[in-house]
Amino acid sequence: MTQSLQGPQREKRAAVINDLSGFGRCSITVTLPILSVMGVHTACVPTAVLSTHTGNFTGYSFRDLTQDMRAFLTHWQKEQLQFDALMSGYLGSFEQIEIVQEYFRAFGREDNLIFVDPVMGDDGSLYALYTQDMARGMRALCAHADVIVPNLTESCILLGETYHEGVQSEQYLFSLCRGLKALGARQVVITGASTQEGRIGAACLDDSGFYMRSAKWVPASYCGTGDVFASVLLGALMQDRKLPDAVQLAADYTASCVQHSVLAHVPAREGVDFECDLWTLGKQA
Ligand code: PXL
Repeated sequence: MTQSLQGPQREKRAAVINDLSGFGRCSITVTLPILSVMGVHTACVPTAVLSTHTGNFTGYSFRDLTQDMRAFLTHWQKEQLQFDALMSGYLGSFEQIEIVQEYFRAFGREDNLIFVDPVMGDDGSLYALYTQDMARGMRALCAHADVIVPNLTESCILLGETYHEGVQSEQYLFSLCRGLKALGARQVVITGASTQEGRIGAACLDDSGFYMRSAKWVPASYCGTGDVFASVLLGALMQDRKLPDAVQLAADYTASCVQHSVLAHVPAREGVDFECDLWTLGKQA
């Protein structure tokens, strides 16, 4: 039977393609609770299962699930499942990027949302296990997206530019956004962008033009903040909020998670404390 998505009060449904890191609060273990509390029925395609994420840990286990990704796709197509949004995150190989494109072809529609977080690196370097070759694949994936959310490092990798630390000019961020939009994405949101000391947020380019949204900068760096930002943003878009509002909510929520984590002395590698205020996301109109 076809899974109908009709009806005025029907629930929204997303498919999240990302890894499952057992410890360290990132990827699926962050996105699933956030989308759930925001009222989204969330299906998952695990790309790999790791004992921990790959930042600040060594000796982690890594089980590649490329073949399972194909099996999920075949079964879901047979079941004629439909989704209001497809979100991709951490991918373990070039082949997985190609499989994600197959998901987009199979489940993408005129009226649903393809959301790509081109997870590749942070603070100017690639994550462990990522290769330059995968950057090429990510570029192709971004071309199919309605929304992309690279951080500054990933934006530079995608565009082959040199990464610079510190505060950026609006002009520079606008040129990065324009370059990324030229890859084919409809809406570009560069995360971790700052044009002002003491503020951090996102540089955005959509049909209405270029704009920034920011929140208070808390001087600390935690794994998983990109996943928190992306998940809140997707949840808000699925609640039919407009992009500028949704980006503001994501920036404010992420900043508050970092603030809680600093106050609670959470070690950076344990991931940001996103649970503290989770309930507030459930109360958004
Ligand atoms: O949050 C980004 C991320 C996702 N998945 C894995 C990671 C990282 C960042 O280090 O290692 C496995």
